[in-house]
Amino acid sequence: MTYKLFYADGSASQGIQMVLEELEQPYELIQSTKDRSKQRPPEQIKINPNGWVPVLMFDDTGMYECAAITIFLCDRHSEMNLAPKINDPDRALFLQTLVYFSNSVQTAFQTFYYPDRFTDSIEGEVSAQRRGIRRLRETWSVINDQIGNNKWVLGERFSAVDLYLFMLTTWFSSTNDHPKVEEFPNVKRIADAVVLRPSAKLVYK
Ligand SMILES: N[C@@H](CCC(=O)N[C@@H](CS)C(=O)NCC(=O)O)C(=O)O
Repeated sequence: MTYKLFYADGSASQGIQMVLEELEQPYELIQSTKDRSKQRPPEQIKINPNGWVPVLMFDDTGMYECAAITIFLCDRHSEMNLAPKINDPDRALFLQTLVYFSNSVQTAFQTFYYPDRFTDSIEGEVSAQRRGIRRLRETWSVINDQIGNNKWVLGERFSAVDLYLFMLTTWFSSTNDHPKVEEFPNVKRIADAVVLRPSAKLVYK
């Protein structure tokens, strides 16, 4: 079976592409867009009426939400050991970190990139963006402290949550007032290791 991934450069769909590469699964990229003024493919909208990517298609159906897709794929191809299995003691930290990334860190980025979702007025958008930047610092500091001296997020063992971390670090903007990844040295150490992997090299040419 070949997966189909609705995709846009610079989006969370790149994280899913890395997961598919690491799992050595065949897939087809279907070009979409994260530009809200542009038309998205009807098949994508049918699965995700919100209109955003990634959307993964499989077995005549599909799903959205990057963290959920990551867990779904890792469990479906568990022989590749990209995630701790259901009774593994590392499973809790894997799920916790993935959901924190999706729920808190991604929301901080969204507050900056989509400020209209967080305020009722045009005038409020600059303030929302400033809060988003502050929230980036708060949420990444929590992750940095959590990682400590670990080699990977889960300790000695590489997993899909390291790919997710790397994807999120590519969203820092150097031309805005975002924190620099160097402010979070433990995060940077993992991002620097992920970028050397063939999956990251292929997806982030
Ligand atoms: N919670 C969703 C968020 C997805 C999301 O925000 N996707 C962005 C690109 S990273 C997008 O498609 N934005 C266009 C839009 O919101 O219309 C997930 O993690 O999959």
